[in-house]
Amino acid sequence: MPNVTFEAEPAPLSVDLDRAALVIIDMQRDFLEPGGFGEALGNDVSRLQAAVGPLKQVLAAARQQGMLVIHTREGHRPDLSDAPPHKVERGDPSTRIGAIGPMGRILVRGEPGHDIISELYPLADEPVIDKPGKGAFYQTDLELMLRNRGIDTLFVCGVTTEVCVNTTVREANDRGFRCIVLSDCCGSYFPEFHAAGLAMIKAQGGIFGSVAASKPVLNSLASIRYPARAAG
Ligand code: C5J
Repeated sequence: MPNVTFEAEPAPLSVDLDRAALVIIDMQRDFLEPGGFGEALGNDVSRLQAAVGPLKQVLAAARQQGMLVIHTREGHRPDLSDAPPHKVERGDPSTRIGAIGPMGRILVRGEPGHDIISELYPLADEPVIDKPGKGAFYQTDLELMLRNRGIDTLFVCGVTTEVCVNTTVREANDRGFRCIVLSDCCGSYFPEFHAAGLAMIKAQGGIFGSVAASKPVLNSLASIRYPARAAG
């Protein structure tokens, strides 16, 4: 596959698509839909919806280019044995991790709320990483999967910008992966945290990575021309 070049901050980028993956963080019903973990914590979940449309377009473009697409889900085993007690004990007992809500047990694997929203549902051949923490590298085989495929660059999208997206980008950066966070494909319950989360990534010459809007990346992907195959 050819390289794509696009505007990004702090500087324009050129990316070898053969070595790039799209990593979609936690676009789960529990975070995006009423009745899930996000709402249980008192958040206005409609704030995350803005990221869905642009992310859908990026996902379609990545699939069309044959780029590796990886989805993550935050959640725990039904017996909560992989959930730190301090994480479980936070908040009102009726809305904690493991409590029964309108979409099943909150943030528990296998429950309807733990699943990815229908608009961005993974294809059968797209890896889904189940993670017990905020970062997608913590206690998962994500790094192994990326290294086995020779991936060195991650387009990172998802929710929430300042929590699981930021934690994953920091983990990836320390492991030597270049991260490009697509700003309009990420979302937060707090607009100011979204802005700060992106600012922290691209500050100081891109201390954790780069930030780009989806449009220039989509335009660059759409401009790829493959050489015509010889007849016969
Ligand atoms: C949170 C996440 N916010 N996926 N998880 O608890 O960002």
